Amino acid sequence: RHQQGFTVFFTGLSGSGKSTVANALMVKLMEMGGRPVTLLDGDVVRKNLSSELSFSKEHRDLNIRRIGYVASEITKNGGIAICAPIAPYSAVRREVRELVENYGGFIEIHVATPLAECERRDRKGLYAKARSGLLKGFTGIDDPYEAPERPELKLDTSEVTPDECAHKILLTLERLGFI
Ligand code: GGZ
Repeated sequence: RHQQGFTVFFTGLSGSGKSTVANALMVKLMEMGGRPVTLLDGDVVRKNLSSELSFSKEHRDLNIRRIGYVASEITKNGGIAICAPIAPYSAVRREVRELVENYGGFIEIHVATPLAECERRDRKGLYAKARSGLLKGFTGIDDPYEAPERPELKLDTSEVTPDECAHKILLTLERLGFI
């Protein structure tokens, strides 16, 4: 049905462009009107909802479950949830998909910008810290990232502008009948 809620779930390395693309998408979806749009960005969630959590596997999984729960409530109420955490582990991403799909649509978007490019950008200087050993357990350096096997969409922000990425997502949402 056309007015059901849905969740757009981004996953990808730090610095891959998740937040930038998520913001561009949010603007486009808001301009379309209709459903309220809520952005659950990784670092904002970390500050407000998961401030006590570390970056161990257990705590990352718990963080993603919290995000998934909020997204499922938004979806249940007919809204649009945009989630943009790293979400490095496949199993919990699948859990979130299954939860949300009880209530509405779900698409997973792999922001697959190569590690070398994320590291070259190093907007927050975290890759440098991770390389020097000052920051341990950093995703992509000395902590795992399990790439999705069948994401609805795969994007590389070293090749495509954020605006174009957002446009591709809208086309995917249209194709699936979510908008
Ligand atoms: C990965 C880390 C780490 C470690 C701090 N590993 O570029 P950022 O800064 O804003 O995005 C990263 C953010 C990741 O938080 P998430 O909640 O999205 O991660 S997860 O889904 O795995 O729970 C990065 C910063 O936090 N950061 N330490 N060790 N990213």
